[in-house]
Amino acid sequence: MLTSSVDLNAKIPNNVGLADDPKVRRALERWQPRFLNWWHEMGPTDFEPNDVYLRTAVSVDSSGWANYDYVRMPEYRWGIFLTPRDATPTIHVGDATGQPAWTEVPGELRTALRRIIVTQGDTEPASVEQQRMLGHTAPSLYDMRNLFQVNVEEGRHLWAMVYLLHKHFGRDGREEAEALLERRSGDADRPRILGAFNEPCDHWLSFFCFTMFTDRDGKYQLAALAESGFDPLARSCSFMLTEESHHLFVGETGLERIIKRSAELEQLDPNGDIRAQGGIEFDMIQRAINYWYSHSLDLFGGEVSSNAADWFAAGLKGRYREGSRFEDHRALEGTLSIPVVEDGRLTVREVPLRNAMNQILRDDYTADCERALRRWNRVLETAGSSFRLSLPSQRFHRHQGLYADQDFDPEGNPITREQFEARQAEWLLQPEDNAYLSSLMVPVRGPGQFANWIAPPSRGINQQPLDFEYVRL
Ligand code: BYC
Ligand code: FE
Ligand code: FE
Repeated sequence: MLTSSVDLNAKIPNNVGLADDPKVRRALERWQPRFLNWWHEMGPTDFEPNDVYLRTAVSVDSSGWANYDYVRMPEYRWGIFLTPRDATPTIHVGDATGQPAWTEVPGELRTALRRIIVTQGDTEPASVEQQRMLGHTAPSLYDMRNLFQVNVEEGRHLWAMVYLLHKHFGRDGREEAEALLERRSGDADRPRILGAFNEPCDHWLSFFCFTMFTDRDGKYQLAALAESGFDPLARSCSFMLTEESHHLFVGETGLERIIKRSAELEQLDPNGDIRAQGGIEFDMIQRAINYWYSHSLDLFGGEVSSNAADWFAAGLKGRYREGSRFEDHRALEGTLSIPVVEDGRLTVREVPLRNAMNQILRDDYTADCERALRRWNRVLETAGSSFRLSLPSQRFHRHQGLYADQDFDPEGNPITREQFEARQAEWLLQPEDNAYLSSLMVPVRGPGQFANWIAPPSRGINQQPLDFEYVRL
């Protein structure tokens, strides 16, 4: 039975009635020490004994679900929380729209559901692995705390998916839960499943781009899965979304603060030379945007996808805000126009809606990213800079889908491999950029102090002042 009351005293805090489910509880209690071993080995390096001012989920009420306090990361209370629902849930999309949602996995959908849950679950520990060194070079205690907040919550998101595997998929679910702790980001032999989660994230410009662009894929995927006819998955993803908004805030405001500071340094320098003032040049920020945005676009899968069509038809995955934004939840009629390359030229193909579901989600994502770009460009304008940032075309620098086998410039025009290679140093983050950025990343640890290359945020966390001791070192 799913209740809104959370059992906080249990070994694994939860609102899924683990106390009355001894088999699953024991299986998860066996997984817990393995998770902690993974955290020791692959989580943030070195800050285990430090008190961090973290929020912990303690309830599932939409108001006041979190508690803020000093916690040592290994002692964080990773729990299992599903958003409660009052009414009897129904299937939101596809052929069975309106029929009762499933509380158990239908046999014919078992393989597809397990794959979706494993893919989602795999990204969570992957991101923690990618970010594990960043604590050492945090530009402030405020930023260090935000990094660790994101890390412990990604750990909790792993718990959310592992619970579904243990509860609903028997022995193969338990095996998948083990495998989630065994793959490693960037490892040649046992990499993480999706591309972007094997890319190095070794300085804070990449961290903010990652939380801006890659966590934002997470938002849209979770929203699509929150429409799932498999009710435990839908509820699980709904609750994950409440935590996710902070990750997106960290990325979007982190980049905004860098942009603001760079604009100040540009004004300050007699030649407008940001680098001479120890800041991050706009071209470099643009290259980082191009790099992480394009890798994140790949996470939506192929523009034309029979997997996506099957999953929509079966009611496993919906569109972003399906209920409030769409009238027709079956999507059997209509098409989406998608540019394709034929004989080196772009033409438009009409793709049946169900096969275009990945692209529909990607377009919503792009619109959200465009909104952030407009906001950053207003910061540039206000600061008196003439530079403007932009998003590259969805076709630029892709490794999945229709545009993976053809090169494009950032405007989306087809170009040759040679043309791409001749100009990629202008367009994408380069080893020299990473070396310069790494040289800038010296830790700043006095309360209220910030590195020279980033502006302070407009306010602190949970109404604390900026000079609050967010991490006790
Ligand atoms: N890298 O029909 P296609 C998050 C594979 S992020 C490598 O085009 P489909 C988070 C695909 O698996 C959100 N492989 O795509 C963020 C398939 O393989 P097979 C994570 C890729 O299946 C930050 C083949 O290419 N959640 O939460 O419609 C921090 C052709 O597939 C990639 C989810 O992803 C790639 N980028 O859609 C922490 C939700 N893209 O069958 C956390 C669950 C595609 O040939 N996943 N492939 O072996 C899904 O819904 C789908 O798996 C995808 C792919 C949307 C990812
Ligand atoms: Fe997550
Ligand atoms: Fe996240």
